[in-house]
Amino acid sequence: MSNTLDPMDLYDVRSELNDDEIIVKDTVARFVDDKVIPLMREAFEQHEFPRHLVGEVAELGLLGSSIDGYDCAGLNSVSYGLICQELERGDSGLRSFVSVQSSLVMYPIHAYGSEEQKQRWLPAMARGEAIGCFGLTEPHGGSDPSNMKTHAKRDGDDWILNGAKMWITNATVADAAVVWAKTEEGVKGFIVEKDMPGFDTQEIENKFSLRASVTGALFFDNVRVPAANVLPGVSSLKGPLSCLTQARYGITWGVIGAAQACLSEVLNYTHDRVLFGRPLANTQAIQMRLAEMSRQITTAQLLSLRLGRIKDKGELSPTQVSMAKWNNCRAALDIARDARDILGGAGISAEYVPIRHMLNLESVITYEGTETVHQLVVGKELTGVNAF
Ligand code: TGC
Ligand code: FAD
Repeated sequence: MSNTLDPMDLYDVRSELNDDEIIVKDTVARFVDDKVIPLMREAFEQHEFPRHLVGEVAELGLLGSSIDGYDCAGLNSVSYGLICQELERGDSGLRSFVSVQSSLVMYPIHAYGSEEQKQRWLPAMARGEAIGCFGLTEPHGGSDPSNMKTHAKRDGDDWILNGAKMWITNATVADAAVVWAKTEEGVKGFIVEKDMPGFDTQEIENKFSLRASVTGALFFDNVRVPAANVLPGVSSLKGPLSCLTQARYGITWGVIGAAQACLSEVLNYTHDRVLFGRPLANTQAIQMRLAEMSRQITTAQLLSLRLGRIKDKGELSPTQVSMAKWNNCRAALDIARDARDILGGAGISAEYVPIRHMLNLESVITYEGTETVHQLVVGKELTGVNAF
């Protein structure tokens, strides 16, 4: 059988990468193969975030990798995407950690923070010595953050913060939370530190998805936040929504990695599994399903690469990110579900990766804007009508 094309990269997207991007991809891929994949099954089963990986991830320069200066790597957007892709080939939980730290915590501090805030937090976060979380979603409905109840009032030079956030990645392990709250001056970002009186967190137990990631709730009961901890550069919903654009971009790449892990698993399995006197891979129905997976992965790769190149030119529109987040998450989830089915009964065992990726992707298609939210963003762009 001729096998000249890479089954994980049928359109040779690799040849579109420059030398630096290839180095980033291969370095992270090696790290994931050697250090991440061997332990993710157990981390998922134990419902435990493998925290000891944070130092190694930091040492590779993967935290805040798009930021120039402040001990960050200053890589381009395609490199950030490749980092997400390779990490999520291991597990969506580890990619989530990197997404939140880089795109949702370090990005707003860098984009909207004071010089003092940048100096204090960015180098420590790049080194993995300080962990961050991002509080936007509230218990009564995450899709519509404009309806947030969390609020802050000036009190002298300080602010008094009240409210709650729900479904927050890294909640109970974070040293600092970037929390978005309504004020009389618009929506502002507050850097809430873990030991501030009145600030509490609680882990969400019994998740069946993203079990290797920490998710929790944040509670603010008259938390006194000094003015020095308020992001001075933004006072509207555009602040948190612009962070989402960064993270969603990374997710478009990340889910490709999860999908590739599933395809790789079923390619091996269907060659070895003999039914009705021939390997499964020799049947038309299975080949069509494998070809469909490859078609979806290839489409997703081309969308993300194009998105990355546009982003690096500074021409990215949030609607373009919405279309890719919708397309790529849907593709990855469909691939993971189909891969699970192709494995038959074995597909329900964590010994094979599809069910873990499938369960994780149920979160990934929901967070950072549900599929419906992204469809409505594209619909609004096409029609000019806001149908939310
Ligand atoms: P709307 O009136 O459309 O916009 C308000 C202002 O924001 C601007 N804007 C954006 N800017 C940058 N990026 C985006 N994606 C933007 N979307 C909107 C917009 O131009 C406007 O600016 P201005 O200057 O005119 O004021 O706002 P809306 O209230 O109608 O909301 C629109 C909608 C529904 C799309 C938005 O609320 C939304 O995206 N909802 C979904 C919420 C969401 O995705 N939450 C995610 C929480 S974080 C998370 O899930 C982390 S998971 C992390 C992990 O573990 O990996
Ligand atoms: P809802 O907004 O209540 O939506 C419920 C359903 O209604 C969905 O199917 C939705 O698509 C649909 N819907 C909404 N609006 C419309 C409409 N106009 N028309 C038709 N249907 C509609 N948030 C953070 O702020 N920080 C984090 O770090 C974070 N991490 C997360 C980690 C995990 C594991 C998970 C699961 C979530 C995380 N989230 C985080 C929250 C996430 O962003 C929200 O779950 C998501 O935005 C959806 O909000 P919701 O769960 O309240 O659902």
